[in-house]
Amino acid sequence: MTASDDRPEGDRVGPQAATSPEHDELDDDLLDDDWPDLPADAQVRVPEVTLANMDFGDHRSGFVTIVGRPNVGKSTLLNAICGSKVAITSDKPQTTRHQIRGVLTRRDAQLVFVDTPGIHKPRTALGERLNATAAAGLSDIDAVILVVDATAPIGPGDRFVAGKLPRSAIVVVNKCDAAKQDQILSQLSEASGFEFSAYFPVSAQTGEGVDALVEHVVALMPPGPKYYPDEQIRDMTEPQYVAELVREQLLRITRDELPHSIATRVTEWEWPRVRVEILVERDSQKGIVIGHKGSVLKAVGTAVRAQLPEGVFLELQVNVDKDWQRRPDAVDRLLGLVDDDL
Ligand SMILES: Nc1nc2c(ncn2[C@@H]2O[C@H](COP(=O)(O)OP(=O)(O)OP(=O)(O)O)[C@@H](O)[C@H]2O)c(=O)[nH]1
Ligand SMILES: [Mg+2]
Repeated sequence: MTASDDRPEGDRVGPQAATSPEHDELDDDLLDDDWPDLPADAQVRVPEVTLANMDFGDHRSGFVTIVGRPNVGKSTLLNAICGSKVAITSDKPQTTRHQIRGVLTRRDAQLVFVDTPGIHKPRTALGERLNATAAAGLSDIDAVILVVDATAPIGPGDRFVAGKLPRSAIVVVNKCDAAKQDQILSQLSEASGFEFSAYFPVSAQTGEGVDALVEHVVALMPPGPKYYPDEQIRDMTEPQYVAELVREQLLRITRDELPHSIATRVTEWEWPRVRVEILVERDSQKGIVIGHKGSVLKAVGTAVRAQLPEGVFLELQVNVDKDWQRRPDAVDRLLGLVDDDL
């Protein structure tokens, strides 16, 4: 899904970007060939063509995409902005696999923040898909936020992403709670080399700096309608969200390559009875995910149930889908999060 899916036709700007650049070597060897050409004005709407002649009074609205390398805290920032859990987070890179929309509704404005997968050098069909999803999130939006990590030097990976963004981009230096003052200053100074429009030191974890960022972004939004009902905070179905919650818990307990090998999808949704299938790539991974006498699955189930309405009966099933990460057809199917037959 892209930010443009449910906007009025005339409200779209620029071609839908599609792409590519995967894991641990996050910074090196990102090639321009791995990235589609984005329109220089990808973030600029054309008010006279769109929503023309409509009077929204003082109400502002718009779409704001959050991009950056993996693990810099994009999803944590989305949750902090929305004041509620919208996206799953983890300390493993490439946690986010979709565009995740979080909605911030205030009296004077409604902003739709679009969290994206971390941009990295791809090694697999999954990695390519993640980058394409992130790139597509840069089309038809009103503002873009580039998140960099205050605790790690700005590297080629950050520069690669920055090089794809328009000058109007806003830089967020995140994880300031974990950085020393001089580190934060030097990150800000380094980031100023991008020559973007604004720079915000923030801690998505503590919330420090987030209000100032939000105020700034609201002021940039054009007059516009509400795109979502007041009470909606995330644009994801409940089954999709539950599949993500299960993966989030698995990410907490797995290491090395295993996090990338895990996919989750809901195969039964007869509330309160929910079955989630956990896919791994090899037989050897199955035992790790199940744990001794089922201990891992039990812990995962308990943690997920604690986040769902009382009374849910959650069944977790582990299966092997050999090397799914490298097979585009399997990536397509598994990124759906919900069984096709549901
Ligand atoms: N100390 C500190 N840690 C943070 C902060 N924001 C995020 N983190 C941690 O950084 C790690 C990555 O956070 P995510 O929000 O999942 O990062 P992401 O950029 O969405 O990562 P991908 O989805 O993999 O691209 C997690 O362990 C977070 O708890 C922050 O402000 N301070
Ligand atoms: Mg994320």
